[in-house]
Amino acid sequence: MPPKPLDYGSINENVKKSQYAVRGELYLRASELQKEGKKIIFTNVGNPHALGQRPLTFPRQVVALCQAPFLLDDPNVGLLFPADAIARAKHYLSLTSGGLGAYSDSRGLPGIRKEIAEFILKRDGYPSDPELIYLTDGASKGVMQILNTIIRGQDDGILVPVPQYPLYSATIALLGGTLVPYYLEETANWGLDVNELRKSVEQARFRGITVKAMVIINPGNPTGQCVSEANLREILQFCYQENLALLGDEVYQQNIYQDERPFISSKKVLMDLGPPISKEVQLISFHSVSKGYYGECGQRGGYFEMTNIPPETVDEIYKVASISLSPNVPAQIFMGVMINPLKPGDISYDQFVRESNGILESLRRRARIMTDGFNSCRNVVCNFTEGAMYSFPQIRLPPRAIDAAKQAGKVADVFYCLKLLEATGISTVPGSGFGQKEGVFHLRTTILPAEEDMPAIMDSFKKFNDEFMEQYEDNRGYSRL
Ligand code: DCS
Repeated sequence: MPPKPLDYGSINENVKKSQYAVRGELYLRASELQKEGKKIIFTNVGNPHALGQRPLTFPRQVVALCQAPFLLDDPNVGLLFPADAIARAKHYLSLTSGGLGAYSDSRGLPGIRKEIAEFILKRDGYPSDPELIYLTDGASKGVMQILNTIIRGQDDGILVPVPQYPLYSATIALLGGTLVPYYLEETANWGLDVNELRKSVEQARFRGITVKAMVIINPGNPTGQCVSEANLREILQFCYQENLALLGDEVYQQNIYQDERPFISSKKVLMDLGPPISKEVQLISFHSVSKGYYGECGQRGGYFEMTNIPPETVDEIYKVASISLSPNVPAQIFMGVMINPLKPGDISYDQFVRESNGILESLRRRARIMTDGFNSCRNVVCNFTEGAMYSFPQIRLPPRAIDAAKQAGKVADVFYCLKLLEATGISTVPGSGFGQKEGVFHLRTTILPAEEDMPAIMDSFKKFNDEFMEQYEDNRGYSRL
């Protein structure tokens, strides 16, 4: 009998090559342990509601009313819902063609795209064209769609930061393209050095790769850095000189925990640079309802904005979006509420501000507790989480631990993270899942566990780590930068 089409040997090799560590070996083991009754702290995924973050009231009220429009006809609706939520629900329903149960345009509801354009104008001070904004099922689908449009085959390269969020490496592998890494500098707070970029591009070109685009994640995942305006300017100039499109992953733009470098969008910096750069560099920016203080990961809402992309290409992207008919419509309403927030004077404004500030201020404190906690541990160094939702400490593993990992047939940081999981129930992602320099080891945790649980989690981490180091340390030195 010949192999069947879906036998393992017959399936698409790119599917096998595509790796996604955020739900990899550690996550699977954690799920097993949980089934066995062990208490697991899932810090492997940036999924705030799964760790107890409560939904914001106003957006849920609006979407609830949109989902159940018959409530709007109930004479008692005003007892349960504030007038501004009722008005907003009516407004969004009027933008749909048949409510939430109907497909929308494949690019998203025109009215919401218009509101996103207004949000971008307000944020950046430059106009945005709703025709160049497409809503997607989470930012992930947008990123996949754009990479699919760019990558023709294995000779097409995409510059991706290392460490990176594995959506990029996995999708590039899936599409059969080539990932061209550029390393972020840990000792410079995960800064990006343009000379390093230039080297990466030259090396790739030497190998016959056409480097077509560059990804930046700002604020960074897993690295947590906020890119400065000066650095963004350099990056855009570099893209101009090297003829690269820029993919700006800005899903964490609301998650900022320091005041020196507020978020600044790639689009604004591009426009500030003026012509010819502002008219030439092709930029796609991504955003999501999964992050910020919304954290509505399960709703699957996102958008991308295209700048300097020729109309023929935009049409092709539209055509491919049409194959999936329509992005998730309820999530489009979440996006609408998110980018068009309540204003002072609105009935629900005070509650909204209380809730959203409460979340952001707590995240800021948690970022500090985690970084300080890691830095108090033996052989652990950690840059401050300036933004996003993660902490990415370097673990300086003693050579005997690296040997023990080899014996166990594990990558050294996987070995460490598995032991951490077994000892404490803390489920992290090994640094190797994001990429790191040879011989250097990390782990990633989210900063999302409840603030009141944080000190106990960090104590339990420290106890495990310091005992681990005690067990494996001798005087032969460590893995290090
Ligand atoms: N871009 C980055 C940098 C991300 O971190 C994520 C999700 C996404 C895009 C995709 O988000 P949505 O598709 O939900 O809009 N971050 C994952 C992570 O690292 N942990 O959990 C989710």
